Amino acid sequence: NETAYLDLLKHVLENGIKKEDRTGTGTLSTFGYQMRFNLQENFPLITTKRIPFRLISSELIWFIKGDTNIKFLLEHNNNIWNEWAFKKWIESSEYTGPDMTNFGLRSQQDEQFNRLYEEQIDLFKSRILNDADFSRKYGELGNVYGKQWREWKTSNGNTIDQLKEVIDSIKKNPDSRRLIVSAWSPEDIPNMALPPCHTLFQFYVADNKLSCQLYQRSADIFLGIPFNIASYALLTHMIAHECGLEVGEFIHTLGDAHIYLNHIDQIKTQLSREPKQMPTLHLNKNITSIFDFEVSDIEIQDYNPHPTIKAPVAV
Ligand code: THF
Repeated sequence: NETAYLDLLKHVLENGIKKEDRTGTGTLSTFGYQMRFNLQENFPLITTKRIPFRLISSELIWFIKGDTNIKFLLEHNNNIWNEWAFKKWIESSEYTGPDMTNFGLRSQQDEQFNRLYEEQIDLFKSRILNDADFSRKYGELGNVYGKQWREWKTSNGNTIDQLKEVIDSIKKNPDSRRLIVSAWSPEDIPNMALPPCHTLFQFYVADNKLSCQLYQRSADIFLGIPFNIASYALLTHMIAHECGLEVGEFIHTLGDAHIYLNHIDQIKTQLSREPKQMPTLHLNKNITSIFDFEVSDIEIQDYNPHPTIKAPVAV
């Protein structure tokens, strides 16, 4: 339950070492950590702050479709990947607007710049939604999760549908110790807007229950981790649903587990709150393949969290 996550927050606050990072924000960081969530008890959606679940379900459906273009996300009013596409746009030779270099940090420090940035990102979003040529070119994040899960490129020019194959194997050979999907393709990393944080996941079937373990190389504990836990818990439920299995555990193994220095006050607020009952998940029973789920087929019930806590995302 939620204690596993709150313990992680405390662990990194207490033991984290100050470490600079790619984004220039600065972090408190530890290396190597593991959490376990029993999916039979409830659905692991954090309650000590509100997590917008529809952003998690639409992002996961986007991965499962093999889509890597933010257009789908924007059509679902999901803005969590905008910064990474926007970065490619402003770094391109076609961009002629005001200088947006290092927009992530500057928009936090400079109010006037922030207004300019908001204007540019709104323009960018409306072009992605309304201009097909533009979105094909600049909505694309490259060969990120969806591409690796569904169309892993092989050296002889074919592709592998890792997700479909792993589901087939869970059905045919549930005792297999090779139920793995990898998003980490060393050769393809230069073609991604961001190398995958969720590097590799493995399924395990015992007692008619499906468990999943994720190895995450880099973990943004305040913003990303609550999303990541719920996302892989949801994926495990969806695959169990298709395979006629119960759900077991979600095991979350972290590499560089860090708290951004501009999230510390928010975390102190969160830790002062008493966790509530976690919600339950309801999947549309008429869907028989995970490739057919739409956002409206996935529902969370009895979710009554503490209020939202806002924090800037490091880009
Ligand atoms: N980069 C960083 N720095 N952190 C991440 O968690 C992260 N991701 C994805 C890719 N790069 C990352 C993107 N996932 C939010 C949540 C998940 C994200 C990105 C951003 C976020 O800002 N959540 C807000 C709500 C946002 C909203 O309502 O639109 C929140 O309060 O939870 C990790 O996979």
